[in-house]
Amino acid sequence: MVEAMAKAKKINKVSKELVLEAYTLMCNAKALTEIYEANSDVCAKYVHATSRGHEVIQIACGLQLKPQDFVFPYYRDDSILLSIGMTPFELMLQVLAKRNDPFSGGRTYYSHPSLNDDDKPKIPHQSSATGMQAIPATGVAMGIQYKEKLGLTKDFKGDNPVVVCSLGDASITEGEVSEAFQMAVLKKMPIIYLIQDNEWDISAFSDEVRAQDATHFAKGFKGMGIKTIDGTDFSESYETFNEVLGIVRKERRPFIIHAKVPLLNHHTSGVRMEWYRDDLEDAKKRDPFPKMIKELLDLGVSEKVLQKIEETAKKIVQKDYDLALKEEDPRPEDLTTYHFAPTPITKEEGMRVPEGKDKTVMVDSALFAIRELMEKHPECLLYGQDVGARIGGVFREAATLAQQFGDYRVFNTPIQEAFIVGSTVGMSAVGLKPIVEVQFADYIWPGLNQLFTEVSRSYYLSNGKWPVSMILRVPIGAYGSGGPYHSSSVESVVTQIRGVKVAYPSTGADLKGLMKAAYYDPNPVVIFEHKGLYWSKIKGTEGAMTIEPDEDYVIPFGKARTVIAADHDKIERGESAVIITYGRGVYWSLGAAKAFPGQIEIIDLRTLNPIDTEAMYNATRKHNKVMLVTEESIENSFTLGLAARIQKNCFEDLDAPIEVIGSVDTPAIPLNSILEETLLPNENKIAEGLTLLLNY
Ligand SMILES: Cc1ncc(C[n+]2csc(CCOP(=O)(O)OP(=O)(O)O)c2C)c(N)n1
Ligand SMILES: [Mg+2]
Repeated sequence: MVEAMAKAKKINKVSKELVLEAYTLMCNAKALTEIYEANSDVCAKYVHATSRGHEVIQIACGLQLKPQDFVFPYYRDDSILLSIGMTPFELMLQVLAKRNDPFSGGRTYYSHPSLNDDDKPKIPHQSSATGMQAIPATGVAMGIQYKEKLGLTKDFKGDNPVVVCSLGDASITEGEVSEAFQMAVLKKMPIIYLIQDNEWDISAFSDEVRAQDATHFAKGFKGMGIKTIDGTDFSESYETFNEVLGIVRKERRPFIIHAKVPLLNHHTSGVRMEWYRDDLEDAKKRDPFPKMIKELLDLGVSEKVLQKIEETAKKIVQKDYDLALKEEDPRPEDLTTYHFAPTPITKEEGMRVPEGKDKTVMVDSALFAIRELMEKHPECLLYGQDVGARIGGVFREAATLAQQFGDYRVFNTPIQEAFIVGSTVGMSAVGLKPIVEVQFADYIWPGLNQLFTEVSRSYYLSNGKWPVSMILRVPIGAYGSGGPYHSSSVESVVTQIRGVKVAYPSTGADLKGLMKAAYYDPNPVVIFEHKGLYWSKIKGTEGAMTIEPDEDYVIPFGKARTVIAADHDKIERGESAVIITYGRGVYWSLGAAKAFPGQIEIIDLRTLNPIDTEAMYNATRKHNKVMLVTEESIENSFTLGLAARIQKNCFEDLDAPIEVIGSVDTPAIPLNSILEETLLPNENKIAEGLTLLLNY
């Protein structure tokens, strides 16, 4: 009796039409798997995975998402894509890496979607790195929450947007997933983590790689809703999703849906099931396909109708495949499109030195820039460790901001650099502009994965759909015995991450102008702020203190500044040289130049990506002698790359080998002040180099 009632209720909620719709999608998905396999000589040219075995839970999810929702499908989620309205043809364009692949223009693998269509749920870019999408996805939920708090969102009549982050069972053992879960429960975010548990981690089975499944793991995250379901049962999957979506749309709190599923296709086209699967017979017994057929037969649909649907799916998929094969490949000239989104800041504008103002220390120039931005733009918010009201940053670089703007706009995060950096992908996707911080350059490393894997490539790999607009402030540099973990320089590593702009200003005015430019730039920007320059406490760095520029002052990226010029007659007589540098290098160089009056031009690059190559080459042509100064050790450095560029472009103009001055090469900066001093460049080392250079 109870069973009969339960069944009646089920059928009531999940109508025959709905199950038929799901079955049709499932037939399409199955036909895709089969056609890729039958044509593996063509389709496996580029690695791909399909949803076979996981279809039901994916369809139950995809069918219920709305255009205001965000979804992060992973590489096995082609059934989610079909069920939000993508066609087999469109998916095939990606398996064949064709030019019109709607997600990436042939840049990334099958079922690595990114979509920003009005009529479908939004899909920001996510990488192939397992589990890493949890942070960008949670960033979207954080952004939605922020917009709701600030009243920046539309009225969705109760159907408030929800984020679905899809994950494989093995991916959730990645450390970064914990950071995402922590933030989701801490802030009660509107996100559903869909975990598809097939118990396989490529060839490693669950008992080898985890001590507990997702439900037990999630218990460590207080406030996380948890549901375990049979992901092969459509009614159960659909109803659970329906219920959880309803709760999350209303109550704004996170959930895990843990769906048990069999994996019935290869891990990927490159890692084939026959090599290692010893459970296939059992797995096939859990195949959702016959189960779905049985459900439909029970609902009174005839076998003939079901066969017809399957045949039609096969025909559509075959036709789409034939069409997709004929599609154009990307053209060579497509390679470099969507590197950076165009920025509106292309020239220096506004008043750099307004009258009647006193000089400001550099740290305050940044603070004032952010204050002005926050006053003007509700989309601007700031988070990181210790930036909240109590101290406003360990350098007081965010002092008073939380008091002025509220602790939902300026807030402390846990010690989670990956989250701090990677969440900006999601915040930016909902139209916000996060300014975030890592406390010291030495602690950028835990965030570097997100910067490289998710942030830097989003615009390029989504073929221009999802630029990540964010600013990452990074206090950097050796100063006052900071020791091995509060002193390091990291610009060579960060500038090597393409797709990220990098600034390294040496004065307060430049920091303010570049901070403003970074804000209006739609691309990710890292700003290195030398902590030795923050208060100009180091002798010789007083120049970092400047009159604070006006509110509308901006400096375009890629424009160097002439710090001092050489005398015309010295240049004419061949008695001059140029020092090209940045950051604290400017002040060591200024100190050294005093011994060579009128002979030295100093160029401060101000931004390290893009670089003002014109300024470098013009100065080389003018002086014919070049010195490069960096705080990094020289081995394998960014600065050596500059030397290579100069000699390649200005070989005929060089009268001496390019001199490069940097720190002594050690694995770390030692604590003891004598050792620190010995390691760093200084005026004398530069002056010695200049003597050699000028006398060459
Ligand atoms: C960070 C990272 N490490 C390793 C890999 C290689 N890799 C790709 S899929 C995979 C297994 C993932 O298993 P699971 O999350 O359970 O998803 P499933 O493939 O079973 O659906 C691994 C290790 C990767 N893509 N990213
Ligand atoms: Mg798995």
